[in-house]
Amino acid sequence: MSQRRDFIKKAALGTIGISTVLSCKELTEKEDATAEKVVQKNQKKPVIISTWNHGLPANEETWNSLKNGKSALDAIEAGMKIPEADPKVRSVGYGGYPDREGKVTLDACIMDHQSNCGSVSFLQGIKHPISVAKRVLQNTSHVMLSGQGALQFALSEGFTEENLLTAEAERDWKKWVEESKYKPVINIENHDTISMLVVDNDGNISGACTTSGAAWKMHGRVGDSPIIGAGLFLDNEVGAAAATGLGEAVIRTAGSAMVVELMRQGKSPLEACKEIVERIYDKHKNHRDLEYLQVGFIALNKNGEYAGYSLRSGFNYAVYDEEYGNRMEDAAFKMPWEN
Ligand code: SD4
Repeated sequence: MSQRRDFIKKAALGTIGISTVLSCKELTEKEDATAEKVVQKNQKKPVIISTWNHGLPANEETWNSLKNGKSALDAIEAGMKIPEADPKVRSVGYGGYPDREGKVTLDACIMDHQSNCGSVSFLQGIKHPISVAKRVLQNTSHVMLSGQGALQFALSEGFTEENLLTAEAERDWKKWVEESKYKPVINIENHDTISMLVVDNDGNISGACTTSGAAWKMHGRVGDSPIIGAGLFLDNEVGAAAATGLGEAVIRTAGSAMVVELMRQGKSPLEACKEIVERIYDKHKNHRDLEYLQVGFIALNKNGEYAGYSLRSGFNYAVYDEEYGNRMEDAAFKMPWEN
């Protein structure tokens, strides 16, 4: 049996640790050890990992771009543009849920192995915020441009303005306005950012995020996704991490930076993600956000070992490597209220 078929079979049987949905209680030493063994095998480069189902076509594009000799940044941009342009993806770019005023406002960032970063937040009318973020990285001496200034920069770089609010998104927004209650639906309305982490052929690490942010947010609200250290962080000597979920909680805890820091201290991607999710839960135990709090992290280290971990069930991510191809894996999760 081919290794790929063997993997699929094992995954179906639930015998592969990291790809199996495990609650915190279930993450026994044995299963932790299994998870580690699986990821240890994944040391061939490149390795691409990205959040949610829309990660599959994004990974595919990034993989092919890397194989065709594109730089990691160009390959990541190409991948992220797929969900950004897809109106069926309701949480990223064109077709994304608007804010409570009916405006689609976008956040994105990108970071390379030399710690160069580019980011845009509260950007309106530009279909590919990831490309604008990349231009910020390449063509300015800044890291982050926001709102009108980000739009002005995009236009000066030759991007064109267009309406990003589709008829479907407008219809859903009008329905929301009838009640106007901000209580994001877990895994649907405050999630589904695409975050992607890559170890390229040379073993260098880079990453990116792009999102329309939390549905029905206040006009002007910026989430974690464009903030280096919150939605995305990497250190080429160590590894990378990225977040999805309630951005406010990730910002409060400098989530992705902390995951990378724990990996620097010797933790595996799984251990690092788990510890930060638990810390976020502890900080929010008595917080008004707890009711709809969901956070998830993906992490990838220098060896190509990876993991995903979230507070509640339902978070999955796409992984592409030479050995097993492009596939979805379920993140382990904590579910603290069952303890
Ligand atoms: C945010 N982290 O803006 C993002 C939400 C998300 O699709 O994951 N959105 O808070």
